[in-house]
Amino acid sequence: MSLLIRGGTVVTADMEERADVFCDEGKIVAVGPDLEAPITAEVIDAGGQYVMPGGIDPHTHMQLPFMGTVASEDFFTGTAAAMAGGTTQIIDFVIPDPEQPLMAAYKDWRSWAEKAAADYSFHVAITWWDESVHQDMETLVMEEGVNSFKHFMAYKGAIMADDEILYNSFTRALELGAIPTVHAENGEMVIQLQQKLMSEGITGPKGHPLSRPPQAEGEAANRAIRLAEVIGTPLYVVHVSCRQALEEIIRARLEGHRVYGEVLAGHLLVDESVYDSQDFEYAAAHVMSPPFRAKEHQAALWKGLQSGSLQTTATDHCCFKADQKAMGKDDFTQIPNGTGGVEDRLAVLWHHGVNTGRLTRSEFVAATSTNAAKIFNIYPRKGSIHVGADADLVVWDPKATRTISAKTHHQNVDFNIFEGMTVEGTNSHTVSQGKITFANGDLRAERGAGRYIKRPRFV
Ligand code: URQ
Ligand code: ZN
Ligand code: ZN
Repeated sequence: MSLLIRGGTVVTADMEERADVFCDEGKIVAVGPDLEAPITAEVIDAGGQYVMPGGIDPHTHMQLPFMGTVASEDFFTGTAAAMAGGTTQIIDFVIPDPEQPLMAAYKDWRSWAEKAAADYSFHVAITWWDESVHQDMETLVMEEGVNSFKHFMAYKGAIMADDEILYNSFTRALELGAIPTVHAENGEMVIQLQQKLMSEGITGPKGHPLSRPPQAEGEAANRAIRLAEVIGTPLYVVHVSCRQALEEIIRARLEGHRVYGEVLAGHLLVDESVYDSQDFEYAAAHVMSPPFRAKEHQAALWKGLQSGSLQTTATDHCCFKADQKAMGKDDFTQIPNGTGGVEDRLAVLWHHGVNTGRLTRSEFVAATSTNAAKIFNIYPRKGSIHVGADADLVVWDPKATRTISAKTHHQNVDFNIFEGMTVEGTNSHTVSQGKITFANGDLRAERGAGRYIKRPRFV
């Protein structure tokens, strides 16, 4: 089945032009004005709309087993919701338990993801170390198309990577041509503060941000950056949430060190006041790490994104419903950490980024798709509108408005951190592998249609 997207303005990370896009066999076949198409082609009338590369969300956790439960969003519902909002690829995480063979965990996640409706890839977390991990990293890079390894510097007692693991793994990643990534929070500082707060009787969700100050993130970001610098490897810092961590990245980049920063749509738009709510359910729904911060940090993060100090946006989509969050009713350290957003990232960033003048349309494309494709080495197959690229596209109506709500979203979670936000600009159509998977509210996600996308090593 072929598809002609006619009459739109193509926007890429580099340029804009009035052009049609013709897709066939899942690939972009032609880009240009007034294209002819076979009579059998499906046609999208994109007049007055923008045609952009489909969003890439480099940070999701579909059906993650975590903190004694499993995230409510699975790979089918999560990728379907992603396409409802214009995102056509996710990069999720294989997170082995300590002592669990990497390849065993990898096989689990691959089997869970077979139901995905859109394309997906995996970062693999290094949560422990021995010779088998050293060896499995090579298998993952050379045979499975994994080119990024994640390190949680938080979550002591669970999946935390200490400095020895960081050093060994960063060194191995460099040898293999893979990029290390980090969740940068000082896990020891956090656990000490958690114990102190609990002993002082601060057991509610308010304890969560108090136990994870920006200093814990800034310290860890710097530590990871300096380890990477000494070892000689690039570094990707996920969910940069505060000025302290951003400043460490800016300093490193000014020194010529290849450090990339990712910012979540949530951290750009939601602040710490959510934890002041007396409603446990509301406050607990916002428990994620790093926590939502004071307003000064949102301003810093927007400047970081606008200035190019932060390169990608993501959601860290990791959903837990109210009954799961209630596991921490009497102890905030037991509230499963995570919030959603995979469906709304593009719309909230367009509304608060492009409509406000913070970002140009091309910068929006770079931040929601192209930069992630480049950093994780799948450009121009992904993140571009080049002939020969995968036909993953979003048709964007800048005049359409919608109000975000858990009552209407497609995400399998009973809460939305952007609840009630009205946005101007949203996708009228999403195209995945050359097929229309979302059209004017009609979601046509197909279970299992998503493909595992290998990401070549860096040579
Ligand atoms: O830390 C992460 O990125 C995972 C475990 C999702 N949860 C979260 O609070 N960010
Ligand atoms: Zn994290
Ligand atoms: Zn995460």
